[in-house]
Amino acid sequence: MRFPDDFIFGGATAAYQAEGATKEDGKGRVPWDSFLEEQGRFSPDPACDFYHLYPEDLKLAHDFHLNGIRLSIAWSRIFPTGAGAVEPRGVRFYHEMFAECQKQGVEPFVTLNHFDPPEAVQNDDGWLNPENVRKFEDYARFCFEEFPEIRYWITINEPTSMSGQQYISGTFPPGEKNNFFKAFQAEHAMNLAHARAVNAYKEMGLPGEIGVVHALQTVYPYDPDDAGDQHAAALLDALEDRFYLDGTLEGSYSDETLSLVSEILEANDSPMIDITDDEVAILTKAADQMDFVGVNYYFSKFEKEYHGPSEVIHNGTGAKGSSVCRLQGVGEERMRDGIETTDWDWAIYPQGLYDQLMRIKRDYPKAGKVYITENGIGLKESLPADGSMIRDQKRIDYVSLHMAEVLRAIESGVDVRGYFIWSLQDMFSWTNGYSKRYGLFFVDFETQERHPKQSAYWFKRMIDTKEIPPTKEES
Ligand code: BGP
Repeated sequence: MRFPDDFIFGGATAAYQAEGATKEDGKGRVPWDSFLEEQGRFSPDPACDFYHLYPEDLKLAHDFHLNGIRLSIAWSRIFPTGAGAVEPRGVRFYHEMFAECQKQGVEPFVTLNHFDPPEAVQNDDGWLNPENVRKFEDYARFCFEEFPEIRYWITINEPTSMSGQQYISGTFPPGEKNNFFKAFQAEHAMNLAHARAVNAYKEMGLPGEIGVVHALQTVYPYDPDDAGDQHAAALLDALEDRFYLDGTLEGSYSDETLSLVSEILEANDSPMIDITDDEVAILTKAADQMDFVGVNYYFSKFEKEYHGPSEVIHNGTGAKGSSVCRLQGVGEERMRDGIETTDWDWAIYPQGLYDQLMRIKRDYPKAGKVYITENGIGLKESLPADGSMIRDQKRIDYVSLHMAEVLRAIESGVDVRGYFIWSLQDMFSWTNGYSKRYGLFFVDFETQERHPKQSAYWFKRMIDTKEIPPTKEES
């Protein structure tokens, strides 16, 4: 089976991970600036210096026949404090960069917020403050009007990763731990911010398309026959997938989802979060008019019944086997025997992508078109001393297996329109720094030179033939 002729084969990026130049041209601070400074592990500057080197990266994308790029606008380059006066240098940068995308035949899919709200917004209670939800809508309206050259908009990247890491694992700023109440309330607020932006876009009668991007990890019971494990999997699925799939794709939360959410909150001595009828009406209106959903898929999880306190150990260095995730009122992650994992303990489980896509088709009929907006594997890589090409066989194998599941889903009736590999070029990883590389193009962070990896040539062959190429050169 082949990919459709108009399939988008893209590379994904995000402003804060790629641009660098965090203090240039009037950009406002974001919470990560202080968070990373305090950690002292690595700096967001210069990242892969996309702010200055985008012509080179877009030319590479063009040369390797990619026809799409996912990137984000840094809200703080346009409105340094989230609202008020516009920074014209930020606006000009995005116009120029989008023009270069068009010149190179690489369609930009633009995310309005990819984990980097302005610091002033976060300091004012972030998404938990309804005023900030309104500010996001104003920023979105500004961008819709200012950038008519953009045909594909994404409101928010991965609301649940954002809120979970801000308020449960504490790995994102403000670094709070085990606050399930804030995590769910912030997630609802992001669903709402997303919905307000969708409704604004449609109200403005604009001709393009708009959607949201979710991180979906498919959750299975560790022991499929154990009732306790089955329930733990349902709880984790509610926390990680279902609450915001309901909120954005259906436009209301089902009784079953809300009962799982309240069970988690009760077990953590938290009251139920606030959700008003007026807010649900806004969510429903958006779900009824949204054009597509973006799916970020990297791994699946296997969940065991667990009734102790929360304990999360984040593997942020690639020390294989160091992760722990037990959540009070939810369950414990436990890898099933025989499943390969990455150095960062992510289960390589391509079938999870197929199962997740089929679940969207089954449970969320309003969803419509689907793009795989991120998929890829983080590896420790360095340039061979003899100057030869990086042979990233693991990435080729990983992408090939996941693309096969995409084809299988298309065959089963899921309307998948495109696939964006994470990432186009190497960049920095929020909690792992520069040693976890995902790119088709290797970046030497000292010299900022780009070197296409073997996977880039393999990916190009897939784009040219619209078929999954053999994963070994000789075959
Ligand atoms: C997604 C984010 C990306 C990117 C990716 C890889 O959740 O949207 O921004 O970082 O995950 O994750 P990591 O960098 O933690 O390996």
